[in-house]
Amino acid sequence: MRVDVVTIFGEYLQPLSLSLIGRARSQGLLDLRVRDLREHTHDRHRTVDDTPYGGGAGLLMKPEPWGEALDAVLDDPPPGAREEGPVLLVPGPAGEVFTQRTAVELAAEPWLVFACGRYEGIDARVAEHYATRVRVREVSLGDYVLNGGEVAVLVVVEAVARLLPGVVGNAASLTEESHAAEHDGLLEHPSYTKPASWRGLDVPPVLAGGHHGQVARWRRDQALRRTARRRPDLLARLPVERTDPADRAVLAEEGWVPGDDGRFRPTPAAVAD
Ligand code: JFH
Repeated sequence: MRVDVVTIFGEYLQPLSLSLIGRARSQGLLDLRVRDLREHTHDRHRTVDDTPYGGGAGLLMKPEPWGEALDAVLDDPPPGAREEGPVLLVPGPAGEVFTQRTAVELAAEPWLVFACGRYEGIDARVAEHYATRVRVREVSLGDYVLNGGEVAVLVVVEAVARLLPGVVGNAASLTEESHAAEHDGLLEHPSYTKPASWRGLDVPPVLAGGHHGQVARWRRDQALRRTARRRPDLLARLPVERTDPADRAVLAEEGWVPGDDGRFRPTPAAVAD
């Protein structure tokens, strides 16, 4: 897979030379190229920012350097490029939320281009213009504000690259994850390794008991309880038909009961009289 990143802070992407992603690059599985936006300015101060029309605090990135930089990237396609060109990813707090599904979709592409904004983002005409030439996706990591797109690129590249064949050694771990459907979209159960006792904390005895049925039941209970407590949004999507009576007993303890729509809903709160 070819990945081009346009940024004014190329040093931010240095972690992509480390560990599994770094090795994927040396092995030729990932061709990651970083381009300095300022190379596409023409004034003495290499200016990339300007004040917003309509007023307001903060600065925006000017469109002209972006046009030159992205045209240069698009003019140098990888050998395997599709007719429709790359997907252009523009990180921003107003983008669609990046999820594992997004990562799976992007891992099927031969070419990704990232445009990293700074200040309060990039003049909106840049995304509008390139949407007439390539597939543009504005992506957000979640509902908090970063200082620029570079950290989002680190996250997206790591999540996508580990899905590429040969990047993660243990093929079984990926298969297990993709069987997330098998886990009904619940959070994982907690996991333990040796020693059996550490700082007065014991590994739950059921896990060392050698009874595979009891281990599976305990893990399922833990996954259900954690999901109910930490991620009610995920639990609300669990089909009642995917649960057995033991699941429903655990969920009732956590305050979730089957609703008419085939989904779980929180037990109505008790109200004082
Ligand atoms: C980025 C930044 C916008 C103004 C909320 C209301 C007003 C600061 C480029 C992604 C996620 C980002 C992200 C990605 C790219 C850039 C900083 C943008 C505003 C903020 C202030 C510049 C931030 N998931 N969070 N943040 N910024 N907005």
